[in-house]
Amino acid sequence: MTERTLVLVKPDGVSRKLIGEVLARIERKGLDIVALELRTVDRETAAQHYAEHDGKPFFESLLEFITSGPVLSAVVEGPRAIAAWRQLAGGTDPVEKATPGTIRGDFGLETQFNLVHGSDSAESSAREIKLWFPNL
Ligand code: RTP
Ligand code: MG
Repeated sequence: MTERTLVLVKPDGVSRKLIGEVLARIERKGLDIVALELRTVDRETAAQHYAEHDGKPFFESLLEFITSGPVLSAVVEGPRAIAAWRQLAGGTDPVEKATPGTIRGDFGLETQFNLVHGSDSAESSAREIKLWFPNL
């Protein structure tokens, strides 16, 4: 079934010049990029995006991190796009969970600075795409 997912290259991925690497992997997998934007988001947008983590110990530093520089946001489409993109990204902890061959496994060292984001369900995807691309 064709799905859409929200992809972010977080500020660490942008500053490490990994945008091309990430987009190349999405394209090689066979997924379609249907929207793309580079911008620095405000605290309110970041808090809405990560609302599920409000109150957790890492929430404040996560918001500070996500608003610290430009983020690449993309809507990516294809069969099982949500799971397919999370497979490419790898597990949340780039060392303990992500395996080599994934973006986090190949390029990440710390859980917070794990380079990319992907929607975790159809509900999250619909909510996040509305937040990042209200005109889509
Ligand atoms: P994301 O939402 O960014 O795609 O990451 P995820 O689903 O793999 O992980 P999630 O549990 O949703 O966590 C969101 C982001 O918060 C940061 N984090 N830091 N210091 C910590 O223990 C911790 N835990 C999570 C990471 O940037 C993670 O991707
Ligand atoms: Mg998540």
